[in-house]
Amino acid sequence: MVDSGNQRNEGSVDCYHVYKRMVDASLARPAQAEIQAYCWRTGNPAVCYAQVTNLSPLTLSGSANSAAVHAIAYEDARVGVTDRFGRRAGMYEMPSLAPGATGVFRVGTGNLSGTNWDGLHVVVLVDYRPPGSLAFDMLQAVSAFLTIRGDVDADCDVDIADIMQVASHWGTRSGDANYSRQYDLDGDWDIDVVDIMYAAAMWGQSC
Ligand SMILES: [Ca+2]
Ligand SMILES: [Ca+2]
Repeated sequence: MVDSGNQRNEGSVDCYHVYKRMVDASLARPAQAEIQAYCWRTGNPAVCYAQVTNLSPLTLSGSANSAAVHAIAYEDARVGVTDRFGRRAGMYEMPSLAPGATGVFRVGTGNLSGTNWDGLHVVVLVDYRPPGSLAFDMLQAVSAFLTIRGDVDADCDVDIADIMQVASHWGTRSGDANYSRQYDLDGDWDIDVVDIMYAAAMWGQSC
């Protein structure tokens, strides 16, 4: 399956050539979203923040067209009877994102206990179900930058710049113009002293 199901094949096929053709066709299509994403470890799950700009002509919406942000974690090692690389995946249904609009979304990977974090990678992607289609289609996918919790400017350290960025959104909550999931470090839909403390607790740490 390629592009969330936009192209698929089943049964015994010449995998290299069939799937290479599908991947090449996918890469030739213009991206319908722009994504910047980073993730950090919170216990065993990884939590990812994706800034998504909708380049498609449709409003992306979980209720209207099943639009969602996905985080797929994989490791540089094969495990289990299927020899698979994939570990866990999580998704977050997008509330609503108009054409040309940008939003920041938070999505977790699920429990990654037993994973070697030094070999972990996360792909963040956005897909949706086009009108009249049974299959999903992908708008864009990126490799997320893995960093430490509290590094809200994603430069691999937690310093005064990160604290200042969280503090500049102090007192806001979901729905406010200045609220952003990126600075809501405990994910409880507001930015208060707890979020500042999460960043302060990681002060001085670096990747
Ligand atoms: Ca930083
Ligand atoms: Ca919070």
